[in-house]
Amino acid sequence: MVGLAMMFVLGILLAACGGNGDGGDNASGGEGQTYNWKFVTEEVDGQVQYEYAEEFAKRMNEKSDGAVNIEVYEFGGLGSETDQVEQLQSGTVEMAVMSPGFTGNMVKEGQIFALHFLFPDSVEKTQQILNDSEALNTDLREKYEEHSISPLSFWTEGAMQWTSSKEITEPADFENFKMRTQTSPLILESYKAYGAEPTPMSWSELYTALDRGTVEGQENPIFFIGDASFHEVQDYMTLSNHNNYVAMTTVNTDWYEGLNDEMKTMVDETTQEMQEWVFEEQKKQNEEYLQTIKEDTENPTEIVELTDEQRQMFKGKAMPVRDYYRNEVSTVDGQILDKLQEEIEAAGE
Ligand code: 6CS
Repeated sequence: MVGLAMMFVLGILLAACGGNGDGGDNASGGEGQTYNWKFVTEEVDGQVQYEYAEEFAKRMNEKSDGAVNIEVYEFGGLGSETDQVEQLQSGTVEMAVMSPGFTGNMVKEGQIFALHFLFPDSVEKTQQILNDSEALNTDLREKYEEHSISPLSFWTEGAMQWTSSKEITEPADFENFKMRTQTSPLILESYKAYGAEPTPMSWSELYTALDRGTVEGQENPIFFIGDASFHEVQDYMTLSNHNNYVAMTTVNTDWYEGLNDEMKTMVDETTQEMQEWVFEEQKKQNEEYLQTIKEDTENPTEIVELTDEQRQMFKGKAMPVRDYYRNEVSTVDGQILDKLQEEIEAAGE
């Protein structure tokens, strides 16, 4: 965790580097103008978010004949996930890949992604819903924009699985279990529903916390479990598919609204193109890391596949959390959840 003083210095340095465009007014888009933007991610080189931002930067540079230069920052360099949210809001970075799991104390509605067993089991179908959903791309986007964050797209990094120091096959196994979570309160609520003791923390502290037993388990897509080596300090991986890891491509709202038409269209088009690219990237990485984990004989991990019956037990415990979201979390009486559920039903299983 970078200290407050350090963050202050970083903020000044970033602001001094300029934001909208070196060549002057962001909206003018005159001949020869160049643009230097910063794009921060919550992951490191090789991981899905970072590779996404690199590819995004490359495409923008090519399309603009070199006029747009996006510097991509991997996780850690600019502070914690929450620090990064603040940097996007203040405009010290223009773009960020952001997980709703770190914005729940601010954008209450964004915690919709913390609900287990909400999206279809198929990751492909889930991505289709994330692409097309009006509840998310219009209604939820407006909620984020009240806080200067514009989510331009939502995309999955894969189905979430549990890793643990003991076997987990039914909700009773979570009784008093110390589970690491991201910071959004509804994620904690989802684990309390199983009887667990959730502990929010940054993933930068997670390997050590699992190793020392400060926490006994965590949830993430398989590529992340493998790349961050969490399986080395865990004995079990339960293929629970209880949720999807959803990330957002976000921009600072004022900065984005101030872009000239040509730049705005280029950003929008690139964001749309990247949906298919990132789907393939997460799929490839999740498949490869499943093999890596299975073949890591030095750090054996028992892989547990839940039966339909076992998944139903977890689902039964998870359903009341939706009422909690509607009644205690949502500021619009669950309207976004209702609309999203209709969209999910219309998409079919
Ligand atoms: O568990 C986490 O907090 C991290 N997981 C992923 C898949 N990406 C970044 C995030 O911070």
